[in-house]
Amino acid sequence: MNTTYKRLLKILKKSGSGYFVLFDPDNYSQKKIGKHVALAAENGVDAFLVGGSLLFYTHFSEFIKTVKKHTDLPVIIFPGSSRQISPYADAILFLSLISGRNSDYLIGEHVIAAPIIRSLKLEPISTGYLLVESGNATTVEYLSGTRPIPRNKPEIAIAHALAAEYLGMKMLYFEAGSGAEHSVPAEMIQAVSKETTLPLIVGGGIRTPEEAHKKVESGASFIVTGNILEKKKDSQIIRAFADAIHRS
Ligand code: 1GP
Repeated sequence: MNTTYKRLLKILKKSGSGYFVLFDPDNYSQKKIGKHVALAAENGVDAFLVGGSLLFYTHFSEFIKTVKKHTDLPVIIFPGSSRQISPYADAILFLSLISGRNSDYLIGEHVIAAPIIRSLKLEPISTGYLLVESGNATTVEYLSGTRPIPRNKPEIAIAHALAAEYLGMKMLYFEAGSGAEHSVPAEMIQAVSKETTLPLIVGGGIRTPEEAHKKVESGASFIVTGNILEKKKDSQIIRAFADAIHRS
């Protein structure tokens, strides 16, 4: 079966790395989202993530439907909670916040979400989600009530990554937090990528194509940007990120 997960692996096989653009429905108007999706798709983006840690927006499913209408690229839910599920997406990152010790985000929300995901026939992609210290406290840290991994402790990151792999998770998402002061350090990405076979998604506070390029060179498989495109909605910046990520 040609699952979304397999499509992601094919991207890695073909280009070595991939570029995800994150749309937080709280920060985009549903009327204009189609234009942004088309712009991103034309300029080298590989897939879309949709979700957010706060989500004041009430028409989540409609938002996904609109994104999906404007692209053939994978549209993947990046959920902040079990309320963010929609049958219109291609898949959902089934995230477990493994850097924290809050049981709600380790397994509790999952138990609520799992029967809904099954009944909607949505593809879950089991993903270990790790917060990394990034300067000021981030929204996801605050809301999850968890402490991030210290940025100068790659050995802690490696231990978590291995645990995720041995638990059978399929990907790892290293998160500095949306709008983070400092992105995930290259040294940590490098250390982790040497020790695990899982694809590494890296996001949070990545502001320049050069920074994205460095993450990929260090071993990141997929780079996520959100904020930067909310500020500058132009094709050039998207193309510059896509080229920097794919040139590695
Ligand atoms: C947040 O990793 C994503 O979950 C993207 O972060 O908005 O800082 O690009 P930015």
